[in-house]
Amino acid sequence: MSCKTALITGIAGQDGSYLSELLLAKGYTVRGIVRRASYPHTERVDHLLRAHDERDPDCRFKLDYADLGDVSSLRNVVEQVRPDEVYNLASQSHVGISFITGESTLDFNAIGPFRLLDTLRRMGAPTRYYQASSSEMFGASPPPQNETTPFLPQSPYGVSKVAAFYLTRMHRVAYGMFAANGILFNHESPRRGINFVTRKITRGIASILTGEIRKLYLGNLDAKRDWGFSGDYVEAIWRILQQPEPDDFVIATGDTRTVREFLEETFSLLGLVWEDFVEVEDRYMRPAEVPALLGDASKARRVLAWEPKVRFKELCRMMLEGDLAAKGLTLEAARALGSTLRPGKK
Ligand code: G4F
Repeated sequence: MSCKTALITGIAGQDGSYLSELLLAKGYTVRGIVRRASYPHTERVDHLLRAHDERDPDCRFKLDYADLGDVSSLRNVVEQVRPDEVYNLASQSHVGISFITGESTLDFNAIGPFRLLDTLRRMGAPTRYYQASSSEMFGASPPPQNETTPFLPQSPYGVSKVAAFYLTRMHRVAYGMFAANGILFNHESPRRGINFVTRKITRGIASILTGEIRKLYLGNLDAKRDWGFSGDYVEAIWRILQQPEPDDFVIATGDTRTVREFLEETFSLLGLVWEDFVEVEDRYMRPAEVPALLGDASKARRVLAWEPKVRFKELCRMMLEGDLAAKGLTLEAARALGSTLRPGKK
């Protein structure tokens, strides 16, 4: 068992919650940074908060207020926690919305990591730093993409992640810090945010079945993505920080599917034809699209000994079952309900 301390930004997100579970199981003390909100969004880690009493001096799971936009708050938390490892997972993570909130996306996703890296550098402690880099950085570069593929970002989000990638690398080269990038391709789960396309679809199907909505409105169905399972990807994230030397790694399944294929797979699990329930709307089209992502993770396989366990069909089923369960439905009950549905009607 480890007695290390990890600090996680974005701990209340999908990856933050799975990574916390993994590190706690390994014996880490886990501290997470959250931003102040009038309605805290800690649903994904509430089970961990309940299991750890923060009044206990040996408490192994605790959240602190800090903000990637506020360097003094970062300094306070880093000085107090003295982490062995920092996992910077926080970001404005929605590519489509970054076209509307470009400036704040750049500030949070690019200058934010700089503030954190600079704080760690000034402290001079041998902290290991992980940067959540993204396959969105490859943008228009044709697939397959690996660590040597040129970055051609297509969105403010993509540009912000390229900047953070190079800032991380620069701290490694210029100051000798252990600063590493995981270039993660799309990764999903039942904990995925509700406005990403996979979760929007599985949650939408559950709402169609219960009669809350009649149709699902989507954008580009031709985009291809390499979709993996977040629970598998946090294992790779951890392994990246356990290497003898800092380095950058592509993490992907090596399988690419269109949004249309995700629709086909999930609707067909209930015996439904997706075309009867889905409409394409211009408002969900992006000013520029990343047409096709397909990761070549052979370096991660070789160096990290990492392999994804969950494949496309299992991921679709897992996510659909999660959203059905939230409505009190099993897959079997949902199939029976589905057979009573008329296309486009309740
Ligand atoms: O689910 P998405 O919003 O994910 P996207 O844009 O690929 O970004 C995700 O993966 C990145 C890794 O490559 C992360 F860095 C990033 O933070 C995020 O996790 O969209 C996937 C595809 C896109 O081509 C989008 O145009 O689905 C298409 N799409 C079609 N209709 C839609 C919709 N996307 C969303 N969010 N909503 C739609 O209605």
